[in-house]
Amino acid sequence: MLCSPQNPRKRVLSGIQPTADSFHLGNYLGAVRQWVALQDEYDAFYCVVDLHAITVPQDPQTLRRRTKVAAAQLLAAGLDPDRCTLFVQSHVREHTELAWILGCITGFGEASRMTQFKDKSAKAVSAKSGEASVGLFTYPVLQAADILLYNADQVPVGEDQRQHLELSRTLAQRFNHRYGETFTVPQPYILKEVAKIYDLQDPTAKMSKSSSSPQGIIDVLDEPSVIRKKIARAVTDPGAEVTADEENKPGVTNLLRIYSALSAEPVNALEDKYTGVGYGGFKKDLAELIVATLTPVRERTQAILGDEPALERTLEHGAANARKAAAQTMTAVRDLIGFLS
Ligand code: AQP
Repeated sequence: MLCSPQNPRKRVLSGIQPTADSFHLGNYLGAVRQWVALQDEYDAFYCVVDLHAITVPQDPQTLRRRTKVAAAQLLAAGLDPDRCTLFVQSHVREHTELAWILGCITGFGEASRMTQFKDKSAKAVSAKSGEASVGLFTYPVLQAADILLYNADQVPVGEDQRQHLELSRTLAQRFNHRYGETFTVPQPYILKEVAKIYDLQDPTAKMSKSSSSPQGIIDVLDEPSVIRKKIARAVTDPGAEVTADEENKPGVTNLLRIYSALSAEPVNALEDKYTGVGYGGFKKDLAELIVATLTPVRERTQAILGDEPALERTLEHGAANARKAAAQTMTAVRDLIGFLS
């Protein structure tokens, strides 16, 4: 394997798309919080995946701004450039090169089975934003390249990425079988309790940046008054008891999981705590908990965005580090598949 011999720690890699003005509570609990927690134990690589973002139409100015905001938010959430490598995906050209090579060992049928493509292409058609792009179709192959390029051992993601991760594993094994041991076969790192945070207005759907209703999403950069309103209006279920029941009370169950993830109190302890209190009191406390968690992140994001040259230096430093690791992998890959040096 091409793991860096000078660094005995295992590798972790993950990415986030700059497809909105802020990432949301689902991104934060499902992924980003784990990234922060893993940056000491692992040799951690994290990226803002702008190449993934353009699989659906993006306005160039907006994309540039959102890429910076996403990086600032990651730093504000606790990523430390001295303890991890934070970079922008398009700054490391090897991602696209490896994606092409992996695309050439991916079956059309296996790429066609990716459910996220089915969902997102259906959305593109219904939103009348034109037909889905080939890039959207091959998105999971690019994701495999992101991961394999760095020989990541673990990939901390939400549940929605499990199928893509499985494809990455398949492609690593296929390449290793055809050309000789090259890539680490990555493992998904998915925390069950926060693997899928649901939309506040439609608790059967994933909280998503591209959700149709902003009321269903808590953005990390939302002001306290906005958070309080969104939680107060969150869909609850018939009855008044604050109890978890995925099938019959998906709304309250989702809120309980969010509360539990933020307070580290188990769901059953929360059920006891709110016996007889009703939805109103429970939601009020939950809103305050979210405000207390996200306010420092919002304030730090604003401070980081106030010094763009420093942010750019951090991203350039991260890109240089990432390029070194990526170049090492690609030198071996090019040789193995028979390209002239
Ligand atoms: N609702 C969620 N619950 C838990 N984890 C989630 N993630 C996304 N939504 C939830 C995880 O966040 C990480 C970054 O996501 P992404 O930016 O790569 O895009 P996504 O998964 O497609 O998320 P969105 O918010 O739904 O974006 P759009 O609308 O642009 O497609 C990933 O690890 C993801 O699993």
